[in-house]
Parts: sequence; structure tokens; C-alpha cells
Amino acid sequence: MSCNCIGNSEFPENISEETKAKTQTHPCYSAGAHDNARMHIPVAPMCNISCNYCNRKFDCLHESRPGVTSEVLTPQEALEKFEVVSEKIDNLKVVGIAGPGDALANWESTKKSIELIREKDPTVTFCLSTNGLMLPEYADEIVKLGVHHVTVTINTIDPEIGAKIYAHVLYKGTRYTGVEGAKILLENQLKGLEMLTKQGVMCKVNIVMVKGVNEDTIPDVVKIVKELGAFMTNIMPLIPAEGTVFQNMKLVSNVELTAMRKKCSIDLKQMYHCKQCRADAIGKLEQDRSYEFRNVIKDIKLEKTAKKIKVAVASKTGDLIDLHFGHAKNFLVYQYDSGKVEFLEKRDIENYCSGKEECGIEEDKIDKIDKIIDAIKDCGLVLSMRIGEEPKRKLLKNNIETVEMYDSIENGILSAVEGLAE
Ligand code: CLF
Ligand code: SF4
Repeated sequence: MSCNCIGNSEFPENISEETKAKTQTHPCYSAGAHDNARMHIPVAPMCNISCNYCNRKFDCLHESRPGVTSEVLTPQEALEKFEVVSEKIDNLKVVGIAGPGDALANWESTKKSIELIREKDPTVTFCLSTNGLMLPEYADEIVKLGVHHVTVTINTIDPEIGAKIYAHVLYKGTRYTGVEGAKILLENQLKGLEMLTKQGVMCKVNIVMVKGVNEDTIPDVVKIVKELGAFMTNIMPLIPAEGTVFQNMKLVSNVELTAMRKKCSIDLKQMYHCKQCRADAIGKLEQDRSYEFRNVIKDIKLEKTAKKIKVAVASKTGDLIDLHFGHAKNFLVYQYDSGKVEFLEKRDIENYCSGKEECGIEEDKIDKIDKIIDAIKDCGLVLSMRIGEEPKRKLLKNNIETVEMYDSIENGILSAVEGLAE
């Protein structure tokens, strides 16, 4: 049986065993991994450059190309969607951030999403796609974050050609155009690429082939990025999207594309199976299933507004929500059901805090908070007068929301559940 997996000899010397293993199961990096799925989380709406072929204004359910998504997610929503998708899709190996803008122009959101999903599933492979403008700034952080696969789109190494492809470049608060802008971008792309490959990150370089603009110089791009340590190039045909400067550009034929890839394969490994997928693509490369998960976040929100929810209340008096979470020796558990509040029972617990105003995270408290969570794990909401950051974070991790308030118990439950719904 023939195998399309990557042989050990194909890896650059500084690639770790972990990265090699992740590469061999990555459907974009290894054609032999085509049965594995990837999920794009569209958490990066903004971009810091303007490519003449880019149109992110479309929110088309039927269009499939980079930059298109039917939604933009917050990191928390990305995690919630990941939880649903990973339950339903076998062999989900990779979570990628490929826009709809640029992963690094939305760094905080990109980073947070990775951190949240990794906490949920430490085995997942993370993959970023970027125009490379901010790579020199973030390359070290990317490495620290444990991202092993980065795609940089480098269409040219000639600023004159770059000036024809990029309308502007927004860099550190200034907008640059023409050759000046292209020069900054190209320098940063190459510098950032080298910074990553030197630290053992598997880098793929995407090149958009634009007839009459950059096609003749693509082999030079491939040679340079190879020298800088790129593992593979992915030469893709321009999609002349409506409403863009390049909308009337001639199409690159399959014959022309294959010939270019073949020519460049003398220098560097080529990708032949790219699907130029959406920023919210999900599934195997061959079969996008993103449409199945389009309403996941809406459904989760609806669920959160659940008609029925159990609420744990910290109360000193039994009438008011007037106790710090950490000082509670018991929780009063209520059932909220379609606007009605009914007392169920009192549940005793060992209080989390010994009396200090703020809850800290000392070792002995970790055990206590776990026991408290166990005692109220069927509740979706905790109401208390105050709560420390650590218990709040831990409860949320267990899908228990928290609200701080001082009110009568019934009013508090009604307004908190309605607030959750909103
Ligand atoms: Fe996504 Fe890109 Fe990672 Fe793959 S896609 S960020 S490397 S996980 Fe893959 Fe889609 Fe082609 Fe990209 S088929 S467009 S190459
Ligand atoms: Fe669009 Fe990507 Fe270019 Fe930004 S880098 S303008 S998102 S194609």
C-alpha cells in the first residue's frame, strides 16, 4: 500500500518529534492525513494590510474561499463551538485561525482562543495563517504559545510587484502605500519566517498566483523562502472576487497552475491538495461541513436562556443574596422554571475562604473549590454578594456562570437569569 505521509528525512533538522508527529496528522501539511479534519475558528476579523484580491464583506453561505465566514466568534464562543464540533467530528486534529482577517492583527483574540481550547484539549494541533506583517513582533510569542504550524502568505519578494498587489499596509499606526508599504511588508514576512523556522516551527508559504502580476517571479519566491527554512509552498490560483481591484483579472488555468507547481517542486515540496477554504471551514479538506455547525453559538445562547435552570445562592439571612462566595458554609439551591422560582434544598459545604475579603489561590483552597463545584455541579448559575477571580474562573470552566449582586433571593434569581438570557 502506498503512503503519502511525510518521511522523517523530509523534516528540517531542528524539528521536534512532537512537531513531526503533529505534521504527519495535519491534513494540509501531509496529503496522507486527508482523513483527518481541521476546524477554522473565525476569531480574527481585522486585517492590517489591503490585498487587491481580498473581499471580506461577503457573508455568503455558499461561497467557499479564504476570507469568507458566516460568523465571527469571540474566544469563548470559539471554545464552545470547538466543544460541539469535536464531539461530532471524528479525527478532528487541527484548529486553525485563518481569518477572516489576519490572525496576528487580532493577536489577543488569537492567543486567548488557543489558550482556552488547549485547556480543554491539550492534544489538538494549532495552526495559524498570516500575511506576516506582524511576525517579527509575535514570532517568539507564537513559539511560546506552542503553535507548531504557521502559514505565511508571501506573494512576491519584489516591492515593485508588491505595490501592485497591496493597496496599503498599516504598520505601527501609519498607513503606507506603494513600494514603501510593500517594502515594509516583504521585509517583515521574510524576517518573521526565518524567526519561526529557526525555532522549529513548520512553516508553509502560500503564494497567490496572479497572471500578469507575479507569476514570472514565483520560482524566485520559492527559492528564497526555502533558504529561510520554509517546509513547503502552496501556490494557489487567484480567485477574482467581486468588488476587488483584481475582480477582472484573468483566471489561472489548471494546466498553468500545475506547471508552476511542478517547476517549483525542483526546489521545494509543493502542496497540491489545497481547497482555498473558508475562514470558518470545518471537516476534511475534501468535504466542508461548516454549514452543519452554523447555528451552534445561537443554540448555545438559547440554551443558556434555558427555561429551566438550577441556581445556587450564597445567603446569610435566607432572604437576601448577602454573602461572599468564599464565606458560604452552605448554598440555597433554587429551581428557576419559566419565570417561577422554587426553593429546592440547602446544601452544606466547607467554606472556601477563612475570612479575608478577597479569595486567593493558595494550594489548600484548590481542593475546597473542587468539592464546592462537586456539590453544585447540577446548577447553571451561582449568585453571591462577591466572588474571587479564581473560583469564578473555575466555576465557568465547569459551565457554571456567576453573578455578583445584593438583592432579595427571588428578585436576584429573576434578574440574573434574564440577564444571562440577554
Ligand atoms: Fe487552516 Fe491553513 Fe492551517 Fe490548513 S487551511 S490555517 S494550513 S488548517 Fe489548508 Fe485550507 Fe488550503 Fe489553507 S486547504 S486554504 S492550506
Ligand atoms: Fe484579506 Fe488576508 Fe490580504 Fe488581509 S491579508 S487583506 S485578510 S487576503
